[in-house]
Amino acid sequence: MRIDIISVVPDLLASPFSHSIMKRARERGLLEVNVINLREYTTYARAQVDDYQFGGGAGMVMMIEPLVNAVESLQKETKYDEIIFLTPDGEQFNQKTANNLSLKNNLLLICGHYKGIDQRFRDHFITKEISIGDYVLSGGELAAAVLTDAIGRLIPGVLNDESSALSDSFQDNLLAPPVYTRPETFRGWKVPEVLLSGNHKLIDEWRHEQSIKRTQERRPDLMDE
Ligand code: 6GU
Repeated sequence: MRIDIISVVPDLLASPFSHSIMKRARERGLLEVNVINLREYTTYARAQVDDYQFGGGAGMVMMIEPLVNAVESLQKETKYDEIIFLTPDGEQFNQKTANNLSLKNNLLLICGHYKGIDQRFRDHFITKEISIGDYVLSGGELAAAVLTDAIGRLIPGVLNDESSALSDSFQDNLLAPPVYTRPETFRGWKVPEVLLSGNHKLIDEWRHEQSIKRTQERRPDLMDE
């Protein structure tokens, strides 16, 4: 899978995919992430990519021309399944969307900045608009990193334990159960006995019960779905 990300602050995306699971995915050739600097595609002086908004008002707007130059240049090499704009007014990202996007071959993510991007670019180039939650970030980069991580780890072969993505919180609308590791006792606090029993049927049942209990307590809204 290939994920290209267009940004005016490419440095922000230098590190998130260079560690841990994302690093492994790239090393195994399962995930390719390319960060593209929008300023390389502007024909305006001083690498300008934004301008005042028509009609007045505070805040700059990203111009359509550099964005179209960048996208059309990339499209010469790659046919994108989706061109996604990260924006607080997009549809809210969740595990289902991550699952769907992990089945695609090529994604192009566009990070907005300032007051937003020229609406004509959204109308004519964007195929999907995604928000990562009801709060405002100063740019789309951290959201693009969230998407790339959530999607990348679902690509078959990225996680060592194939079953572990399926047992994540949200995969079945249930939160994950509690987990424990050594030591068995710390300051008198004991690991639940059943986990030491070696009885996998009982352990699975206990974990499922715990998942349901946690979801009822913390996210009853998930159980309604
Ligand atoms: Cl995708 N972008 C920005 N700038 N803010 C956000 C967001 C995205 N999702 C939630 N807040």
